[in-house]
Amino acid sequence: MPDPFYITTPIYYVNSHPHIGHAYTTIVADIFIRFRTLFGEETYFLTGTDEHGQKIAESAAHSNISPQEFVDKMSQEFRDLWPHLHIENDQFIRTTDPEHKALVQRALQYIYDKDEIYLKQYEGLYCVGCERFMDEDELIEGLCPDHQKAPQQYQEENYFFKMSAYQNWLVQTIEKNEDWIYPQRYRNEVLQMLKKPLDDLCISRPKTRLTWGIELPFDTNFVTYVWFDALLNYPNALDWPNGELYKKYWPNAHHMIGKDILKTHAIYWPCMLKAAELPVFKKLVVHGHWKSEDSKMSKSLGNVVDPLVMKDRVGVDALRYFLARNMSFGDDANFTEELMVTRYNGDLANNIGNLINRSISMSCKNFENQIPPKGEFGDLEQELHRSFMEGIEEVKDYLLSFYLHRALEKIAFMSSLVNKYLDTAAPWKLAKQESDRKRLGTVLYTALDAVRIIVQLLAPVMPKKMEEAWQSLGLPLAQITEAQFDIGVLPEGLTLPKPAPLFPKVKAIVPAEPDKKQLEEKTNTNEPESSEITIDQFCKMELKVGKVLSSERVKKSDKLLHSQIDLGEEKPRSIVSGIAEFYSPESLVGKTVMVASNLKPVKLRGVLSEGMILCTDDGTQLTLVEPSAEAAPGTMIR
Ligand code: ME8
Repeated sequence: MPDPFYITTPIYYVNSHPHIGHAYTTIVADIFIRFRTLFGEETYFLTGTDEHGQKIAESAAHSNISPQEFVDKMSQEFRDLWPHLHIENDQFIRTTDPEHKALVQRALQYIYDKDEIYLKQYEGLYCVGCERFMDEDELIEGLCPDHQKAPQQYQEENYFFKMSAYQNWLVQTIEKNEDWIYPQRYRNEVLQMLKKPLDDLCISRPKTRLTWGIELPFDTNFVTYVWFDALLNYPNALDWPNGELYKKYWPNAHHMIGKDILKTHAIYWPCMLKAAELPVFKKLVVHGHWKSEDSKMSKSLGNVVDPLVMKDRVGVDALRYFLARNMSFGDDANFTEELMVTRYNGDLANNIGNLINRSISMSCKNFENQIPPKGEFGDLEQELHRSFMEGIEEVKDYLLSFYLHRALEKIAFMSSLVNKYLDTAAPWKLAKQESDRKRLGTVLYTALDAVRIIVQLLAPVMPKKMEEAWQSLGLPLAQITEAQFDIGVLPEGLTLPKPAPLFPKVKAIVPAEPDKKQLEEKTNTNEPESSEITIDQFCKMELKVGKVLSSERVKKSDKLLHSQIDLGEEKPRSIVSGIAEFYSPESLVGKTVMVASNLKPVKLRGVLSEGMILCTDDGTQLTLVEPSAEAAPGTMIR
């Protein structure tokens, strides 16, 4: 039996209302918890709110209320939202809880007594949005890339934690544990960050600048830096060092976070744990960001998606399904109402909902509202059973390794296999001949038994809808959380209640006031609804052989290279590519590459890019696609 499983979400800042991004992390954590419970593991799920620091103090001042009143009100909004989204956390921690404050002070005092905290004069650039000092090379044109604001220059005396002493240990820990930071690309990103020497971490704010925080236990003129306070919530909630929960759950702690807070969790946090002599967490699970209509969600752009509005459109459970299914774990994803409705109608109404509905309706109609006798399974059934047994194992593997979208893709595939099975076995034809009655029973039983498995696999994602489906199979509700994935164990003869459609089709969205130009562009490209493209569309893409003449790093970027590439034209093309983590500029020169040459030119970090070098991408590594070296620059690729 695996160790009891502990999952945490970030504790959210209360300076803004909860949005779809916060909902995503918390829903996904809830889904993983429910799956682990279904597979028989003991679990504990923590979420909460982060309530100290400059940005909260500024927001409270803005609202003309005291920080305490402000955080009480805003924290409640998060706490109230989760049950509406069918999230069942075991605990909700607030950094203003007295128990949390006491444990932060305990950790600080412990590290201070070990002589790992010292006072010094400091000058640096502080981004209030990120609540951290930033290195100059993290800025783009002087602005924080996440908050699009110039950081403030501070010069003050502060306490510092000797984080730099842990750099070698941290690099070794990451290198030894391949899966410690997941997915791989974020592990690579952290190792890249750690190529530069680590600075010591400023862990205090003088009260002359900020009073809204936890007082340092060893100097009452200062409050604790908000991240040093916030990160400790994870073991604090379990009441370290002696709490029963801590002993039981900390050894298998999983932190689920968005990519925006990778540095604080993958660098600051393990060093803090090591200094406090607490074991490091088991795994950091990092996801990408939801964008709204392909742009970053931001208050100033007015495109922040409200989860409550979206749940009213398709229902809570379908919203949960969409979020879990449409984001390839680790990548960014686009949120539009149109995409959500398309997913709903495609996967839920037409596939899974239709399967549940038609299997139950046909059984009700032909077997007097009862589950038919299973009879004898033939070749068709055996084939379906084999696919199901493989499918169930695959789904489990995906889930245990946090590949959520893949697991859901597989479950939807299993459902379409049963729909196909019904189309082939054609029970409506069998129903016409009394002599086929036994076979009819077997076919409908097989479909209902497969529905039972699909419903159970989907219950962690859509708990309420799947409870309805479970009951419409005549099964007792209590059994939905007892994993029973054996084939053919659905009891015959159970009474089936009258079925009602589980996922009625939702009308497709017509975007409000379509932009005329966009509409024209869309019509011209004849964009199809599926991911398939026509040969004509493919032929519009121009791919050519290129030879790299020179290459250099783009200033202030760890990822970009700027190359001059000979495409057999009058002058070389200027092309910017995100491959600096995998290729040095020198190693590129002289290489023969494949280039998408008719892309609209764009500027990346102020540098003109007139095409794209093609690479394979396995999620961790980009590798150049190199055509035969004999092909001359400019040769077309077909
Ligand atoms: O960073 N897409 O809090 P925060 C997906 N208090 N997820 C998103 C998202 C988006 N567009 N936007 C936000 C903080 N998130 C700190 C954390 S933890 C010790 C302290 C989610 O309110 C995602 O999980 O800014 C991201 O990491 C988190 O909200 C940031 O929440």
